[in-house]
Formats: sequence, C-alpha cells, structure tokens
Amino acid sequence: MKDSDGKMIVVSNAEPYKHEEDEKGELACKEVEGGLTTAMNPQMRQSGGIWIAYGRGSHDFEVTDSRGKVSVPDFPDVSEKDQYELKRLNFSDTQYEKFYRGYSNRILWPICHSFPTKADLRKEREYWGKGYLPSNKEYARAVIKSYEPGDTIWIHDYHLALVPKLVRNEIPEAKIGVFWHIPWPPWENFGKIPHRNKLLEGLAAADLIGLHLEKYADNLLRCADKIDANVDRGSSRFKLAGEQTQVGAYPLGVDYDFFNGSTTGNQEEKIREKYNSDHIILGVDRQDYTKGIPERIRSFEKFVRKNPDYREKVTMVQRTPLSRTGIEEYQKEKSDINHKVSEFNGKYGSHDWTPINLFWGGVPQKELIAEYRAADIGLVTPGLDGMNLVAKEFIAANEEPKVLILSEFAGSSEQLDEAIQVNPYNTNEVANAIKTAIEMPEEEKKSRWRKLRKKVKKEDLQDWAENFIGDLEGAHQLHSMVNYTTPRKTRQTGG
Ligand code: GDG
Repeated sequence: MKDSDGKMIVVSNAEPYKHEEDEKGELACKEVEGGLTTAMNPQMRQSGGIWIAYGRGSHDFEVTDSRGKVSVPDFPDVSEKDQYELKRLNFSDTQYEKFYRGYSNRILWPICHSFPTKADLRKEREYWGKGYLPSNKEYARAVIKSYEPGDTIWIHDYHLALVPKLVRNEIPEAKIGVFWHIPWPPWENFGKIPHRNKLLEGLAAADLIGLHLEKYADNLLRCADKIDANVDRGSSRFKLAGEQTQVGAYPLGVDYDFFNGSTTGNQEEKIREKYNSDHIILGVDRQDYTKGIPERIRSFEKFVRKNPDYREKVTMVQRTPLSRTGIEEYQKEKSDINHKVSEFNGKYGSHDWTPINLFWGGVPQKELIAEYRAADIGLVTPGLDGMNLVAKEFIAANEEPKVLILSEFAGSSEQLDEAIQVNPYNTNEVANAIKTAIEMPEEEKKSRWRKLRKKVKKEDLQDWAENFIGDLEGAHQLHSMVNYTTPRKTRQTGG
C-alpha cells in the first residue's frame, strides 16, 4: 500500500488506539473496535506514516508529545518498526458534541442509513456552524501541517466531508483520496440535508471518492447531478464549484491471512465448554440501531418458541461493544435490549441453560477470533450496513465449515451469495433460517463454505487497498494534468 514517493497520511474521526486505565488502574493502550481500525491498522503498522484523529481516551494526552503525537501501538510486545505515528486532535467539548454527536451522528449517519426520521434536521445549522465546519477546519489544518510533497492523504468517512476542499485550497497539488465507509443514500434522503451542496463541494476536491458498492457510487453521482454538478456517468466523474473528482466502488475486504492464521490456544474449547450447547449462534456488532440487534433477538426468541426440541441445545451469544454512549437514543436502545433479554431468559432459561448471552463491551481481537471459532452459526442481520466486516471475519477465521446467516441489506451480501440471506425485519424468516442453518446437510455446508472462503480470501484487505491506491494515483495524475497546471486563482473563479 505504501506510496513510493512519500508517506501515508490517514485522517479519521475515530482513533485506532486510545489510552485509558486498565482493570488494575494502570495506564494502557487499547485498540478501538470498529470497521475503520480493522481496515487501516494492519496497513499502517506495516508501512508506517501518520494517522490524524480525535483523541477520546481519558488519558490520551498524558502520553503525547507537545505536538499531540504518540507512537502506536505501544504494547509491550510491539517493536518500533511495527509502530506508526498517531496525531491526536482535541477541541472543546461543546464543539466536539456538535461535530460528532450532532452533525455526524444525528444528521449524516441516520440520513445515509435511510433512517431520516432519526435525523435532527432542525438543529442542522447549529451543528454545522458550531461543530462540523470548525472541526473539519481543524482536521484540515493538521493535515496541512503534516504534509510534505509526495505524500498521499487518505481521508475516511462522513465526519470529514469538507476536509478535501479545505486542504486543496492550501495545497492545490496534493493527492487526496476519500473512502466513505457507510452507504451513500438516494437523493430523496440526501437531498433533505440543508448543507447538501457544501458537503458535495467539499468532497469534489478529492481526486478519488471510494464507496463500498456500485449502487452507493450511483447514488452519489445522482445527488451531484441533482445539485447541478457536471456529471459524466461514463467515466464516473463530476465537476462542481471549480473542482472535479472521480467516484468508484471498492468493496472493503478483511485481512484474511490474519483471521485465518491467528492462533488462539484452547480459547474456543473453553468458550464451548462454558455454554455447553450443541449449537452456538453468534452476533457481533458495535451498538447501533442500524445493526438490527432487537430484531435479531426477537427472531431467536421466535425460533426457540417454535422449536421446543431445540431448547437447551441452541445458545445465542451477542457481543456488543458500546459506541456513541452519550447519545440518549443509544442508551435507551441498550436498556430496552437488556430488559427484553432478561425477560426472555427468565421465562425460557433453566438452571443449565441461558438462551441469550448478551455482552456489552468488546474483547481483544484474539478473543474475538476464538468466539468466531467457537460458534457454529454467524447471525449478521443489520437493517442497513455499508459493508459489514464481521460477516467476512467470521468466514476468514473458520477453516472448519460453518453457516452464515446474512442480512440482504448488508453491503457484503452482494459478494457473499452462499450465505443464507434474509430480510432482518422478517423475524419469521430469520427464525426459519436459524433452523435451516442447524439442519443444513454437511455436504451443502462444506460446499457453501468453500465458496465463501475463496471469495473472502481473494477480495481481501490488501486487494482493496491496492485497488484504491492504484486508482487514486491514476485519478491524481489525470487531475494534475487538467487542473494544477492552471494557476489556482484562475481555476477558482472559473467554477
Ligand atoms: C463501518 C460501517 C463498514 C467488533 N467487536 C469487537 C471488535 N469488533 C470489530 C470487528 C469489525 C468491526 O469491529 C466492525 O466492523 P463493521 O464493518 O461490522 O461495522 P462498523 O463498525 O459499523 O463499520 C460498516 C465498516 O465501517 C468498514 O468500512 O463495513 O458498514 O458501518 O472489524 O472485528 N474488535 C475487537 N473486539 C470486539 O469485541 N477487537
């Protein structure tokens, strides 16, 4: 992935590591769970560079130098050559609140996931002016400070849509890529955002905008068209406000060799012993209303009620790292789920059997791999998900054939045809799929699993990064010829 001329500058809201106290009260470096860390961390550890992100750990700034930098991961067993620089940003609580909880997660997240009723559009202007715009400016300033000619700037996700333009204004010749990790919604949703033009203008200054799927790329181009950008569908480019960009689909994969090859000792046996069940069904999701956890639990309950013969023989494990804990809606969802699960376990469970084992909080990655291996069935049923890496990790981690039940609204369902695909909102269908998965003939299971593993291995993380960086290079060269030979001022007034 390393660009031969310069270093990689990754920019994101979430940091890959935070510093907090561990159970013994000692200062410790912890990996932050989430799709972005999983995607970029292996590459940064391999090739180095700098990652710019907001520092959210309670002790983050005790370990940074005067410029907010720290080498990560600073685990005792990691040598310097496997570390890279993390530059932590810090802004006032009020600004961060309006930027992160406000604009990013109460406007863009619900709109992009087609939950417009969860978007707080009445506050859009306030979140924008006091949170999103000033924060994007701070990120851009940090990028500009770190930049040296030849560097590649790779901006991640919906929190930072204005950064490409803000950086381009200062460094016209910069090579800038954006990867948008969540769905790009249809115009009917995106168009509701008052600052829709500004968001697209911000992005248009990147050389390349990557999304997981063609249909998201199409939605983005259609939105650009709707606000009168000059869109060329044939080449997937658009011009807007004096900038031009290219849009493409790059389905993110996982580090297959890592998940396949990691040793976990006898952890999976211990997990199986703990549940003492013939069939373990596993769900793993960051806590979020898009992940369909309440519907999944209802589906499992339906399965248990409809199939008394399987009681005491099938156990569900749901692992849920907490996220966005300060948002009221997320707190409410958590307590509703707790309530439902304890009611169900109380009614159907026995001395030897807890039907649903719910864990709030994450585990270290090796333990997660052991959980993937201890399970017989992966139950991945988001209401809508840009890609969903858990589905792919479950496949990569298990050499032994398993069954994956996958929502048809997870981006990964486009590649993973051999999973049992379900509508997550149809709890009868999901309950039946659980039965089908348990009873699937061995030969069919093997054949589906072989095909799934082949795909996940081929379209892996490295493949994704190489494709994106390769196309970014091409798009940048093209734009340099068209754009950056013209003096900046002339070009700006031309738009
Ligand atoms: C966004 C998009 C898109 C989970 N529990 C633990 C843990 N995880 C890791 C998993 C996986 C990641 O978190 C979750 O990734 P997803 O892709 O499932 O979902 P989001 O976090 O919502 O990610 C999504 C992704 O970005 C990438 O573009 O696929 O659609 O919403 O990698 O392994 N990791 C550890 N312990 C846990 O307990 N260590």
